[in-house]
Amino acid sequence: MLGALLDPALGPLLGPLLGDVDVLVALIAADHDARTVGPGRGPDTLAPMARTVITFGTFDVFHVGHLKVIQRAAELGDRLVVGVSADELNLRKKDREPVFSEAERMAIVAALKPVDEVFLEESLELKRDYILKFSADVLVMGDDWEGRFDEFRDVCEVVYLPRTPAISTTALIEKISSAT
Ligand code: C2G
Repeated sequence: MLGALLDPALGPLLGPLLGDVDVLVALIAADHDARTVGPGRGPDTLAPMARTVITFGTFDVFHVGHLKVIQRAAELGDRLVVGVSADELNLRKKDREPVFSEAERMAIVAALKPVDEVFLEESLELKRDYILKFSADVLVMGDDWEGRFDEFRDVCEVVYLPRTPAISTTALIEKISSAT
């Protein structure tokens, strides 16, 4: 890589070193890419054209369906922001207390590699505000929400991803309860 940029007369002198220098240049380039783009990086280190993805969920009794939607959401951009439903919102939405508290669910989601930022989703009605606040380019949800967020297409892309089959928090709670 570097050899091509150097005066050929220096070749015999630098030749034996170039292998190592090439490796060094490749490592610096890789580190630079990692700091400017890619999941797991904060907004202040992102390139100006970086795409922010936002997704929402309760993520109670965290399971592989949750993990997959988060991984696939992250692949659609450079920065992933996740809104975790407040306990209060979950109670209103599903008419039951979550198994894990909002603080525990936020801690679990925040610890995932593809996640850059987590915030508390306090109301379904605030979705537009959250999208604008985090400058999201893409809103991602599982396809159980198909069509429900199309109204936000004026401010961002809206993508519904297929749900992972045969797994849900409700089924897990039932399975665990019936096993005891
Ligand atoms: N999900 C999935 N596959 C499953 C289960 C869930 O892809 N087998 C996805 C859902 O489609 C959703 C995300 O995982 O996109 C989180 O799911 P829930 O925790 O059930 O979230 P929900 O209660 O639907 O909350 O503002 C919207 C709400 O906060 C969404």
